[in-house]
Formats: sequence, C-alpha cells, structure tokens
Amino acid sequence: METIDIAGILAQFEISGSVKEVKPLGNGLINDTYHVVTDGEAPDYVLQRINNAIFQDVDLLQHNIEVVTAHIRSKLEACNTTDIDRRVLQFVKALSGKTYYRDEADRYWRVMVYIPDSVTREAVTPESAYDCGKAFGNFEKMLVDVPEPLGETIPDFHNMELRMRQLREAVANDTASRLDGVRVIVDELERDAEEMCQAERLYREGKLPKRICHCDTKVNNMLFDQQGQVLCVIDLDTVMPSFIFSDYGDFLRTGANFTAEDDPNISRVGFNQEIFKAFTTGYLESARDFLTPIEIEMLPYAVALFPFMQCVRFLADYINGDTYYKIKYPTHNLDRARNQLTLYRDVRRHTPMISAFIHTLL
Ligand code: GN1
Ligand code: MG
Repeated sequence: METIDIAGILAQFEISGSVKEVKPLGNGLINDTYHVVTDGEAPDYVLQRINNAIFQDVDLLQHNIEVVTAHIRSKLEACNTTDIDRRVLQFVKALSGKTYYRDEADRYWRVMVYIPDSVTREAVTPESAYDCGKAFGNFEKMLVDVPEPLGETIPDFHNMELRMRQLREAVANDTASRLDGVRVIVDELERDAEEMCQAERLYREGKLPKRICHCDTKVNNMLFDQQGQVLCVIDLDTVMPSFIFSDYGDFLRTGANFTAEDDPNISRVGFNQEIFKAFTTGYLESARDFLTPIEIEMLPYAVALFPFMQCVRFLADYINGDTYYKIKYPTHNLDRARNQLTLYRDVRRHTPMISAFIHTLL
C-alpha cells in the first residue's frame, strides 16, 4: 500500500476553510476519488487522482475540461440560470496556476468544488433514461460551438477500425494461446466488421462530422438533486471529438441491456425496448435541432455499434491475456465478450423497430 499525504496534496490547492475529514467517494474504476469535508462556511471539495496510465496527457485532458466547463458556464449565464454552481463542475486552481498538481511520485491530482445535496444513481429506469437522454443531448448541444478545437484524451478511443486492427493483432500473436477457443466469435465479428466501420469511412469522405462528445455516457456519470432532477453531467475525462454515436450508442449498450455487461448467463442478456424508447425520446428532444440528417439516419447503426465494439475490445483483451480490463476470474473478459455479442445480435433483430421508433419522433 502506498501512503499518500492527502493533507500535503490539498495544501497545493487554493481551497478555503479547514479540512475536517477526507473519505472515499463513488465507485469509479479509473480514478481515485475523495470527498473533502471542510469546517464552517467553506465548500466541501472533491479530490481526485487522475489515472495517467490511461490518460497519458494530463495537460491536454485538463485543458479540455477547462474549455468545456467554461463554455457550459457561459451558456448557463446567457440563459440566466440561477443555480449555475450546481449545474457545471468547478475546478480549483493549484498554487502553480494549473488545475492539477503533479506530486513527487508522479501522481496527478485535481480538486473540484463538491456540489452539496447531490446524488448519483446506478440503476436506469425509463424515467431516468429519459432524463439522461435529455441531459446528454443538451450537453452536446451546449458544446456545438466550443471556441477552440479539443484534443483526444485517449487517441482514437471509439475508432472501430482501430479496434478491429487491435483484435486482428491479438489474433495474429495469440500470446496467451486462447485463440482456439474463440475462433468462432472472431469469425462472426469479422463478418460484420466492414459494416460496423462505416462511420470512419463516411468521416473520411467528409459526410459525417465529429463533435465534442462525453464518450462515457452512463447513468452514474450524472448528478441528481434530492428530488431526482438532473443537475449536471460529470466525469469529463473522456470529453473529446467523436461521432455523436459515442454518447447515444454507449448509453444504450449499458442502460438498455436487461443485465450487467459481464453477466455470464447470456440468457439474461437482451435489448430493453422501454429504456431505448425513453432515452431516445429525451436525447432527440435536446439534440434534433443540431444533428445533421446523416447523424439521425445512422442512430440505429449506433445502437448496434457499441455492443459490437465492446465485444471486440473485451475479446481482444481476453486473447491478449487480460492486459487492459480488470478481471475477477480467468474467463471474465470472455464472458463479457459473449454477453456483448449476444446484446449485439439482439439489437440487430430489433433494428426495424429501432428505426421505426426514431421516425415517429421526427
Ligand atoms: C471502461 O471503467 P469504465 O467502466 O468507466 C472503458 C469504457 C468501456 C467500459 C466497459 C477509458 O470504462 O470505454 O466501455 O470500461 N473506459 C476506458 O466496461 O477504456
Ligand atoms: Mg464515472
């Protein structure tokens, strides 16, 4: 166990009040997060250690977040929002003037103001799916005119062509000698690979735009108030240029699966139409004004793309001997890949319904 001098780290930031208690917050898998409780009138804070093994360019990452939060703040001010500090994250400057601090052990830290009386949720209901759709659509909408180009915090994060290349490389090397057991899955993925890579082709042809997207749209990346109303979108590390499919499709991949993405019992996997309809309704309410016809036309593709991509990523990691995703048992990644493939097949069966429903909203 490494010992971390939390008080020493906090002393590097311009926080007010005196620290009463520091306790772990949330259950994120990537960063370590703490709730910093202060005395008296001063606000509480959130202290986070940024995982710089995954996010290798912390300077770019924090710059993106600063641009995005400042832009959202100016949008909220322009429409006279009253409780702005609850509707956008606010970062605290370090003594260096940056919004992060690098300690002697090369660990990266940042501090945000804690939004009081806010809660996160883990389960998606039709009601919260509608709210999430609206909020993520609105998040993209506020960012359609960010004043400067942003970098990719994980280069080619949702690039399907890259993910296929990584799978093919894993297959060619077969480092963990696991290929024999999964060849049929690889073959099935290869059959649809070209179709699933169509977004990248359309982008190269100049027909499909990239926009600033959240790229990790899950219900637990949103804060709600005590009455259950959405306050704001959080977890901004993956905010970067991408196809809007990243936000629309990836939410449905987790939210509209009847079970968890790693449930080994694939008879429980399936596409939840009710959640799909609720999320899509909310999303299009916010997003339809700025989406281009091709983006709207390709939404059904996005619903299939994300379980497909996630299957490719889990399977490649399994073949590589589990080097990326944390596993709890040896076939964990294989179970995840099978789960996502099952969801993918079920989404494909539902494509006519998905298209028809989207048309009813236009
Ligand atoms: C990772 O750790 P988590 O759940 O936030 C991954 C996502 C995957 C997800 C699958 C940076 O996200 O892209 O969809 O696992 N994030 C990164 O469980 O690779
Ligand atoms: Mg999160």
